[in-house]
Amino acid sequence: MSRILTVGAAQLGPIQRDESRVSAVARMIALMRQAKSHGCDLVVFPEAALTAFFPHWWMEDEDEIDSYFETAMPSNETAPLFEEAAKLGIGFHLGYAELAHEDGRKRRFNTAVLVDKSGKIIGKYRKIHLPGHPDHKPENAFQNLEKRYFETGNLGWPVWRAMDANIGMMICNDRRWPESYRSMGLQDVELIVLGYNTPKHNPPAPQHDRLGNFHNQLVMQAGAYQNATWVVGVAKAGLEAGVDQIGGTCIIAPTGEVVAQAVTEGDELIVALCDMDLGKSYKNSTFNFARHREPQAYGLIVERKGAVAP
Ligand code: ING
Repeated sequence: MSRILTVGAAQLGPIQRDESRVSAVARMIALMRQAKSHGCDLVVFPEAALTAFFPHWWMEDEDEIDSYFETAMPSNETAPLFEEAAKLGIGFHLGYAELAHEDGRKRRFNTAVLVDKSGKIIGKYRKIHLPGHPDHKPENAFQNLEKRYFETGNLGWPVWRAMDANIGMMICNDRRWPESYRSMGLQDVELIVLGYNTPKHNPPAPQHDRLGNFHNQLVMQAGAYQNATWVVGVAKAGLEAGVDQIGGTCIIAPTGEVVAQAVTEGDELIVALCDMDLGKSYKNSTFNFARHREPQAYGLIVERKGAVAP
């Protein structure tokens, strides 16, 4: 009996600075309904899917910064999404900015949740690889202030048994780091879902701009193949708050092949029937970790942060 999970990747076009959460949620509910009409078991929304990607601009006022964060999930504005999911019987992934009070202090994370078909949160992940810079760089066309607005995630990369599969999450920049995938590969992950907000221009390295879409797909295809897992990457795309972001939402098989890809930079659903057993032949041969990995040789990967030249 094969385990087919029908997955929808629901790309969002821009969410402008003055666009409300209510509007963003309404757009996602429309995509969720479309996903259900195509038989989806799960629909994946992008990173920071409730607001414009605010790390792209400098803010100093605490209240203004906090206005982009959710203090509850679900909240009043997001409850309709959870209610619709339960009504339709479809699970979903949602990325958002999380404001938590833990260890006696206010903490801010770039977070994603996995929600089951009954509308219950079954897993939460907090982004570990935060790109960009904590300081204001007014000479740049835009900022990337994730290191200023978010703390490094403190939940690791869990993998949950849900919908008869092993499902994990990562967020945006995490997808560029092999450690993110392998941490879940070592938990026998079968499906990794992630959202991203990726500008077409990277201020510190404009010479990379021409390769933005290539690098986006390269890292997810590599991660999928090397860990024999499905990878679903979902963009918030288009010209948002003055920053033009790539689309390229795609669904990638454990073979490394792209099986579905968005063709616009707006709200767009793509769907694939994902056989959760497709990775088995790799896990039993090429990527049989227990048989072939040599952890005693991998010490540097954990011990050393930055490269040290010979
Ligand atoms: N955004 C970007 C990402 O990793 C970036 C940052 C852009 C890195 C371009 C490299 C090149 O896709 C987030 N939000 O992590």
